[in-house]
Amino acid sequence: MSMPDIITINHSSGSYCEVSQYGATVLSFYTAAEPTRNALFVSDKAALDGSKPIRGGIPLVFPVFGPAAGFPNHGFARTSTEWELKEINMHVGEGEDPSSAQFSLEANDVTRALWPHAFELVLELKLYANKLTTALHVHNKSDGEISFQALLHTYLSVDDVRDGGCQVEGLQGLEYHDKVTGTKQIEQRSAVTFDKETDSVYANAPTEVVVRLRGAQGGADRVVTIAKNAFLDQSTQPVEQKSDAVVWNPWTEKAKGMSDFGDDEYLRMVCVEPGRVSEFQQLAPGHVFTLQQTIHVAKL
Ligand code: TA6
Repeated sequence: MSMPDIITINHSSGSYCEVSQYGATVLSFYTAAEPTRNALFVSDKAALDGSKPIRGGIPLVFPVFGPAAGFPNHGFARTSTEWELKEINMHVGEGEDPSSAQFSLEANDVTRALWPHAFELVLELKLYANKLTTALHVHNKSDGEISFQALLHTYLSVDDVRDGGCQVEGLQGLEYHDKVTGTKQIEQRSAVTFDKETDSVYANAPTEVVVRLRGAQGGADRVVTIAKNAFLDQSTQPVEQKSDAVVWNPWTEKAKGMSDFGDDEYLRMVCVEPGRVSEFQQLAPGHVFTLQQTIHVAKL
């Protein structure tokens, strides 16, 4: 099996990002402010050879979230070898205009065997000096309505998740499904912190989720802002849709159970995942659903 291509997108500010053709998985985002620090987490044990989903970066979850009869976990998008780079534009001048790239996945024999619908997925990337926008566009190319879940499974790099080293703000008051206990809860905390396995689906979460990260050994703190949106027909007659946020840290036992994840790597990551997963998204023929996030990294 030949190694999947890795496409690098550069920006004149010095920021850059890398995308594996396998699953159109974003592997890295280096900001102009910190050109040697990947803002995204990728496990040291991640498989990059296309043998299994990449453990880190921004895997694409579609058309199902989690386990579903007849599908691999989280669906087929993140393990497809059929994604094609359709365009790439590097911003070389001055100013804040972004560099951009588009990857496309059309229905094929593999997807039809799992999900008998005509569709096109387009992953659109816009790279700025200190922010990265990733938008997943779902085009319904079939003659009937389609129904799916979609999620951007963003892994963020953390120096040390313990003792308030990672605080996720913006979710207070929301109902969430706690997948660890199997219960519905209301988030009481102004900031979600981590001291055990955490796997929470916050339905209809607000646009902005803020992740405050403490620097290690007195190093710089960071604030990562994830601004998420979902739309129908964004490019023609945009209609905003509800979207969710999933927060995940596997903690010790689940970390040990993943062969592509170091036993102590739970200390250095958190997943904050924009998605449309608490309900299935319905999409009429000929229409487009868009799920997008803008990850902004501020070094304090
Ligand atoms: O988004 C959190 C989650 O659904 C967890 O339940 C865990 O399963 C995680 O995704 C990783 O799933 P994966 O199939 O990549 O091992």
